[in-house]
Amino acid sequence: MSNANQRFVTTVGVFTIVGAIAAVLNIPEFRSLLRPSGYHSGVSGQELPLAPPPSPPPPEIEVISTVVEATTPGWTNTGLALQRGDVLDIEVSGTVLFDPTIQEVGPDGTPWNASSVGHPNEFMLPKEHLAAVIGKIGDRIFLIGRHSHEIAQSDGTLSLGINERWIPGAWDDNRGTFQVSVRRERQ
Ligand SMILES: [Ca+2]
Repeated sequence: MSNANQRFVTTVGVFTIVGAIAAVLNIPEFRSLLRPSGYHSGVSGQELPLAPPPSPPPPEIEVISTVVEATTPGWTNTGLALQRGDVLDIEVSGTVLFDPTIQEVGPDGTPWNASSVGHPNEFMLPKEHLAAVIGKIGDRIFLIGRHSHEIAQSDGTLSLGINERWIPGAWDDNRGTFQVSVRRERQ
């Protein structure tokens, strides 16, 4: 082979190797290996920074104030919508007269319960004090009294009431109002 032919073959060989490297570099998968980590290709081919890892949303807090009238029979719907797991802090103040023969009582009610007065089947919570403030979420009924820290066991709306005899006419001789503050924190 002449010197001229050798130079030609060598030159073609060099171009072939350069072309092969260029072709490999053009393969997207190979190119992605050469990129610094922390980047990926967007839909348009632009390089976008990776989104930071998701952090939990901040607690969602709602505070409402409402009243429970001693003359309103049954449940008073607060309209506060709850999800299972919501944490409630309920504070109650005020006094009511629920029986004209005894003095006014606060949110914790009287010292007696339903059995004490001989009407065990007429109260929502017969083991709790008469006239105490009570609450309801879904089917669950619970004592509130002056203060309650509750975790909602189901979705639903918070209703409030008084542990009064749950019969017609029992509320007619009542007087007074309880003031209720409810703080709901959603985790
Ligand atoms: Ca009454």
